[in-house]
Amino acid sequence: MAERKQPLRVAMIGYKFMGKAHSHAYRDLPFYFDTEFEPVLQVLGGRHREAVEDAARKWGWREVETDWRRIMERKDIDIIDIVSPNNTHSDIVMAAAQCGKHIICEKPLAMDVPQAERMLQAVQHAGVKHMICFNYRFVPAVAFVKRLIEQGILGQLYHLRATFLQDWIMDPEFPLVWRLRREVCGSGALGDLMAHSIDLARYLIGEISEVSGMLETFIKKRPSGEMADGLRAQADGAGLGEVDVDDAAIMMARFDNGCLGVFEASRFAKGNRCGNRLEINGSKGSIRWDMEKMNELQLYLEDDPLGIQGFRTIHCTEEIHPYSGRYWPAGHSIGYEHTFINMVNAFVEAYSRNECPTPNFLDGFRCQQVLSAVETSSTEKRWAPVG
Ligand code: SOE
Repeated sequence: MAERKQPLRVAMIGYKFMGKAHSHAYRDLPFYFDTEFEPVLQVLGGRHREAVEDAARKWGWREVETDWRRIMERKDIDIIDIVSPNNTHSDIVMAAAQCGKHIICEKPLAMDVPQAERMLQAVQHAGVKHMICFNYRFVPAVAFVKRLIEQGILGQLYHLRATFLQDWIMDPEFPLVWRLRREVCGSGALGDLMAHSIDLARYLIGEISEVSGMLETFIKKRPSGEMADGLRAQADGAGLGEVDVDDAAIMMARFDNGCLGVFEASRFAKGNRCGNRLEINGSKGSIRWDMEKMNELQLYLEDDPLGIQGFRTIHCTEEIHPYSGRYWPAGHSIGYEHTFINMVNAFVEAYSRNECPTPNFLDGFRCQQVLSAVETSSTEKRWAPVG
């Protein structure tokens, strides 16, 4: 008989794309990881009863609640997981921290730096555990890049080239969904996509000290509408509205350790669906990673014999690679959803050691500082310091 695990009761606020990814991760965690605590999908929160009930039924949540404030006082909830739009994060975090709940929050953490700082102070003051969902840190190939860098395999780091390219809003008829409205999301490709690249850069290379940024909105007006599922949307016939966030963001960055970074995030890069890519060049070698082939790395090492030098492909599913043995035998690929399982595992493992997981709100706050510096630089047409 399997040993009974201790429950970690989760209430999740929001139930769209990220809600699906998180629900799946909670459900599948015990399948792959032998953790002391096991997430219980206790309450799913959302404003529209019918839709939230439907999601709860599909994904296995026990109860639903249409007013998230009612969840906070409940004694039978340990974790509040926030997957609702960006402008809701702060209120939910402040209330959850005050009620002593542990918090998992989607990115970007906040709408701006002062708000992110208040959220960070609130969780620190409350002494609760907190995590920000930069899920790409948990791609095994990315975790392996981190290991290679720490082992000095790439030598001294000179360059990072990071892109996050998508194309789902290129049709001018694609509606003005919440992800394109500043009052709801804070920024466009910058906070949605480049936030991930900035986090990977901080994780792999180190802190960014100054940036030069450029933001552009290609399509200035769109028909009113809202997100459906995944990255699809529906117009509601309520006329045209103004797009007040960036469609594309570019950043040049200087790192504290002397490394130089070039970043590009766009929702107007035809043919790129999830073009989250990295190239790092060091004194001894270079490495490339592409989320669309997430299990692979391209590695070039200068010590390879002359004549056979070149980028080799490594499939990061061997026993030596991070997360090996959790999923399938070598060569049997894993996918996007596993990044969330690994992330939830990091939370649960840290929780059982009574530690705060990483990445956490400090990482969310630091990322927010970089996002804000890009906006300052773009508006004022000058280099901007971070922080
Ligand atoms: C949409 O652009 C989106 O779902 C982002 O919100 C996610 O953070 C990214 O991982 C994939 O694309």
